[in-house]
Amino acid sequence: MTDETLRKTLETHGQSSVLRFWSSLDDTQKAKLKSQLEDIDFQQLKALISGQDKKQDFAAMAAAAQSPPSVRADGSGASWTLAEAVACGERALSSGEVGAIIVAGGQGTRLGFDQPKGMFPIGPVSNRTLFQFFADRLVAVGKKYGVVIPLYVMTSEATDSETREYFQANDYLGLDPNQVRIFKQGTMPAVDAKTGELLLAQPDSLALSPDGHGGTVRALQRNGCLDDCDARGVKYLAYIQVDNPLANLCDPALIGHHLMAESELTTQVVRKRYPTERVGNVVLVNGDVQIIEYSDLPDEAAEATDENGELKLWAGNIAVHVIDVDFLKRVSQSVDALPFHRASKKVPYVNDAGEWVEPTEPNAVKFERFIFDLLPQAKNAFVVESLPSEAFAPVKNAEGAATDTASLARQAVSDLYRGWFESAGIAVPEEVLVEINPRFALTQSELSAKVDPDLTIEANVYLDE
Ligand code: UD2
Repeated sequence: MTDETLRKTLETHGQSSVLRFWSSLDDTQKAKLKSQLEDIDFQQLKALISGQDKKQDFAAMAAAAQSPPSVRADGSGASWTLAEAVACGERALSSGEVGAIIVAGGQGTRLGFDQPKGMFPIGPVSNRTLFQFFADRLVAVGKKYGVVIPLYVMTSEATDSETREYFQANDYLGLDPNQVRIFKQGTMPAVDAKTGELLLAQPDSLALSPDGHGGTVRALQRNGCLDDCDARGVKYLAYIQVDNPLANLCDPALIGHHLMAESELTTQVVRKRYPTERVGNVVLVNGDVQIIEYSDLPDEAAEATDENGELKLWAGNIAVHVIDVDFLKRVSQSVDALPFHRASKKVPYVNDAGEWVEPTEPNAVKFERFIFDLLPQAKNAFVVESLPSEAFAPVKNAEGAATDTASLARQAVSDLYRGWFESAGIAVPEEVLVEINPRFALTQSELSAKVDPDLTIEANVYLDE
């Protein structure tokens, strides 16, 4: 694009002010700003700023919401048994048809940890990082089913280089380097909340932020990961967020339910622990499975109960999905497959006088896509309930918060394994923390088969390979 064309494009879309420092930039700086601007779909941005894309009435959706098609934790809701689902999932795993994807991008501001969240130490006894948790799991699952499970890790601008260095410096955490593909998600520009003008982070660069985990679809396709799946014969991707150490990555039961339901996108949920829990609400509206995000759900709707006095909107999204690769290929062809969500944020910027401003109130709008907005487009979208104690301990907030902190997550991990020990007939004193590496035992029955029932636990225990 010539400078003149760029100038005209910006003028047409009311964004000329972004070039206000142009004459003071050197050639390298000009090239940098220009390439960022060339990446923007101005037509789309204009529609977003003017709100033309806004269609969702969440209160109305919540009012019409019904329980989604689901298998409940007690096995009800499906015409097949759990054992059948597990056998089916195990067949897919053994045939090498399953890959894993961990989204580890974003900016991670809430936790107050200045490295990528995947590098956060979470093992209650071992101090293993979140990335190490999932790598150990993949090694164990791969070994059990006699396959190498490819791992796709999505990073963002903020987490990419440190994540790569971390994997390299730590021998790929026990995985084969050829098994791991790290790829970066895209960005979206932030705009001034009042004027809709693009904000500058520097005279030569835009204020950009990650495009949300919905960016996974485009990023997988752009970075050749979907082709890589084809080349390896991978038909299903087990998807998790990096922030949940209890996420059962590549769980045969979940994969099996997905296959038995002939679904293109299956979501694992937990029964919400309280009505306004900060999780998305998986619902059925007008025949489509979809998610109403906690931030969009009116309290009244969150608290509504059914005739049994149970929460009407019970299904909390824990962001663990199984997705068909063919489905991802199909939706990645369409630029508008996923809508954008707006978030009002404090975004530092360079003002007209060239001064750096750190706002104390939200001054900007950021745009993000969410992966779960694929649900309404998926054939036979399906929901599988699991127990929070077995599947969900998110690490979101800094210590001191009432929910979703690292210490609560560590306790949850230890509590899960305490239950495993107790089922194996081994008592664990109240104050003791226990942890099991999946490379030692992937399931409770593997632990029972391996561990001496006369074992006495008096201090913290970590069972490693
Ligand atoms: C997310 C879900 C919510 C619920 C909850 C469960 C959204 C919008 N909401 O809430 O429904 O399921 O998780 O834990 O997802 N990430 C990226 N790139 C991005 C943004 C996020 O990779 O651009 C990853 C990142 O690893 C992060 C995770 O997604 O840890 C979740 O993002 P979040 O913390 O912004 O989402 P949250 O907790 O509001």
